[in-house]
Amino acid sequence: MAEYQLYCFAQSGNAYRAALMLNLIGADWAPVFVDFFGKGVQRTPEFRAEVNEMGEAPVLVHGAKKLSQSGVILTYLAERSGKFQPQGEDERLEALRWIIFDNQKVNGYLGPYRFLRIFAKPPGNPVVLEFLKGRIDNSLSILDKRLAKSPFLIGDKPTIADVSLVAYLYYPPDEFGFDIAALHKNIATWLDRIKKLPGWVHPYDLMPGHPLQR
Ligand SMILES: N[C@@H](CCC(=O)N[C@@H](CS)C(=O)NCC(=O)O)C(=O)O
Repeated sequence: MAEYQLYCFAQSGNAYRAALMLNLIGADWAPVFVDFFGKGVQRTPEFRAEVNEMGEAPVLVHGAKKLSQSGVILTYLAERSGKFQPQGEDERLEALRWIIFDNQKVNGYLGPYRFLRIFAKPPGNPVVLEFLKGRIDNSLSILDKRLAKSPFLIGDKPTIADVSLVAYLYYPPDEFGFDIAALHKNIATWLDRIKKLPGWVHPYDLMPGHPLQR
């Protein structure tokens, strides 16, 4: 059995953060498929009792530990491996600041926006989509501006803040209806930089469940 198990599915950018980190640190890990769209496993009482009371993927299993919330998982893996770890208190707090901004406002809006556009049946209300798109444009501009300052979010080296923020940004542009990299040049070069790190794999090739069967 692999050292780490990750409850995940290919379409989940939230899970991609954890899967990518595991790959980037060269961990011995195996995915556990969450049938999110089919059986809605995450909503079952069994999943909530035995895997994650919050009813969400990702969940990382490491021995007796079960961790959810990708920011917590990234922190745990960085501390254990010593890789992608922000250095010192200022960097640690800065990474946490960007991870929270990401969870709430960057991928926190991109995830539901993409879900309502292409996965929800019926698709999302256009008024809701328009609201989310406005919030996304604003958050991506903030990220792009920050990335004009340095190659990675916190200086010259990639940290867990970068691994978090890329969560949904490698999924195909047609899933969003706009091309994030084409519209934000600093985000585009940063995504290329991260793509060159040893162990980088596209989310659809890293986690089970693609293409989606419905
Ligand atoms: N902040 C959480 C978000 C996790 C999350 O929302 N995961 C989605 C899958 S992409 C989920 O399981 N949603 C279930 C639901 O909201 O019912 C994280 O970063 O891990």
